[in-house]
Order: sequence, then C-alpha cells, then structure tokens
Amino acid sequence: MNMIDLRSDTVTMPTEKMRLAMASAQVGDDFYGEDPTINLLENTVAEACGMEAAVFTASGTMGNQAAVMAHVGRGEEIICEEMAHIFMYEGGGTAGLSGAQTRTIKCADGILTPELVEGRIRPLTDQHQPFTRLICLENTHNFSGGNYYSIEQLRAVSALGKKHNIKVHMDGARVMNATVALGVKLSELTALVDSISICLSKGLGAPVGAMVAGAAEFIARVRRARKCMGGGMRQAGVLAAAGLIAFNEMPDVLADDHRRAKELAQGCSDMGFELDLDKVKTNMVIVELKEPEKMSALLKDEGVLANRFGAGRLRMVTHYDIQDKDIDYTLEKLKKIKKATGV
Ligand code: TLP
Repeated sequence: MNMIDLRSDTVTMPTEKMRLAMASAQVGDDFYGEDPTINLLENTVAEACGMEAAVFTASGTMGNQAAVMAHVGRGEEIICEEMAHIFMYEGGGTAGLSGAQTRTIKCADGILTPELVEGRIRPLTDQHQPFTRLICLENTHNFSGGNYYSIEQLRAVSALGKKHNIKVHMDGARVMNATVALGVKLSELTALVDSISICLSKGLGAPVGAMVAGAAEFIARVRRARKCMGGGMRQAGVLAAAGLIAFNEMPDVLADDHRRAKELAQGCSDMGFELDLDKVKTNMVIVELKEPEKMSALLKDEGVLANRFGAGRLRMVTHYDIQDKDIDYTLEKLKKIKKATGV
C-alpha cells in the first residue's frame, strides 16, 4: 500500500533535482575548508541571515546542541519554553553535552514573553545561583502545532536579551515556514537574535542537514563543538548540494503546505473533531483525541500515517510529498473511522 505519511515533515524525500546535484557535486575536505559546495552553502545561508558566518551540521539537534555548547558554560543556565524541542526531544543534550541546566517556562502557544522570561533571569550578584547565559526560542514552535512569533513578539524577547546581556538563540528548524507565513525575509527575523539553527531536511526536503548562523567568532566555537560531537565534515559537499537546493528553492512550496494543513484542519473540525482552527498557522494540525494511539493504528490500516504527539493529541504534518488528493483521502478515512468506532 502506498502510505500517506503525515507523521512529520522530516519524512520528505530528496527531489530529483537534489539527487542529480548530489551526484555531480564538487567536493573537498571540509576540515581544511576545501569543500566548495559546503563553502557555498555556508556563505549563502550566512548572507541570507545577514550574519557573519554559518556552519553545516548533521541535524537540527546537532545544530542546537553545538550552539548551546558554544554559548553556555558548565553549570550555567538556559531559559526556554517548557515544551521546546531543545529541552524535550534532544536526549538531555544541554545537560549531557554542555553540562548546563535548563529553566523552562510554561507559555501560551509556545511563545516566550519578556514578562515571563524576565522573572526567571538569575541575579548576577547572588553566589548561590547559576548564571543565565542564553534564551532559546523556537520558531515555529513544534509542540504548539507550528505557531510562529510575530515580529513584535520577537523584538520584545530580543530587547530583553540585550537589556540583561543574555544571548538569544532561535531554534529555527522550521523558520522558513515562519517567514512564508509572515511574508518577511529571513534576515528580518535573524536581525533579532544572536544565533539561529535552520533545518534543511524538514519541509525543505534535503535528505540530511541543518545550518547554524551567527557572529564569526561564535561560529568558530560552534565548529569546535560540532567536532567534539563527532560531527566534523569531510567530503560532505554531496549533502550540501541538496542543502543548497533546499534552502534556495524549496521555501516556495511551503505556502501550499500551509494551505493544505488549513484544509485538513477545517475538514476535521467540520466532522466534529476537537481542534482550534486558529492555531493552524503553518504546516501542522493537532487534533485532540481521547485515544490518539488507537486512531493512529486505525489510520495506518487505511494507509495514513500520523503519530500521537503528547497526551490526547494526534499530529498531522503537511509537506511537499502530500498533495490535495491525499488530504481528501485522509479526511475520508478519518470520517469513516469516526463513524465506525467513535474514536
Ligand atoms: N522534530 C521532529 C521530532 O524530533 C519531534 C519532528 O518530527 O517534528 N527543532 C525542532 C523545532 C524540531 O521540530 C526538530 C525535529 C529538531 C529541532 C531536530 O531536528 P533533527 O531531527 O534534524 O535533529
């Protein structure tokens, strides 16, 4: 059976154009700075971010964790939202790799506000307490179903970081979804943070890879952290070739992904599933269900993959391998299952 895979946008397959570019990519040893395709990708991303430098990492997780290691020392603290990927889904890397601790904040729809963050910043004068070194925000916010920061919200967190001399890192795994939804250039968002990680392998479709961008001396430390994590690259231009197409061309497909997510959400709502339509802002739909595992299993029998995402929640993610007919088919199967089982 040909499955409709809504589990995540991480499941996207490299396009034909990416495969061809990979086969003919010029490569060299990246440790010596000699891989022309990696160099081009890093320069392209740094320029689009309006930042001094960028570095290619194996994954979004490696990008975030190398950035944390470069920003924060042992026994120091980062602040993030309580369901942030960096805290929930990165294997405890902040503690395990950087020896830093995390202070989390419960926020409406995943958006950090200066009021909530300011109260968590430690006084530098108190010997008992760890130093607060980093504020991590996630844009779009995965657990909240792809919500994004408005420019004003971002500006407010940025100003707070500056006020307290604390760096701000954006987990921008899906930042291109945010730029498309906001209708802004990437550099308008990156101007408000000190560093960003960007995934090439989610809605942008590269088979692997992420980028970290920031100031040149910071990126030099990220390179060192990446090396410590075993993520130093050699002739990885074959991967960067796909990354270049992902970064330069694939943001164009994201508006359709967002439209399809809205159509899927509207269909679910029309047939009586519990979900907040206003929260469907990019490429994710989160339906509230008593038994998401059961729905996931029943959908699988019908040829649709979707996973439980937290208690009582089923997540469906649109991406360029999902076409209009797949949304229609999924809605038809959801209706059938609801009618037959009441799940
Ligand atoms: N998210 C994955 C899972 O890990 C949950 C998904 O299917 O959504 N930041 C954010 C906001 C992410 O959503 C993810 C992946 C990452 C970082 C990590 O990226 P990778 O998988 O490349 O390490």
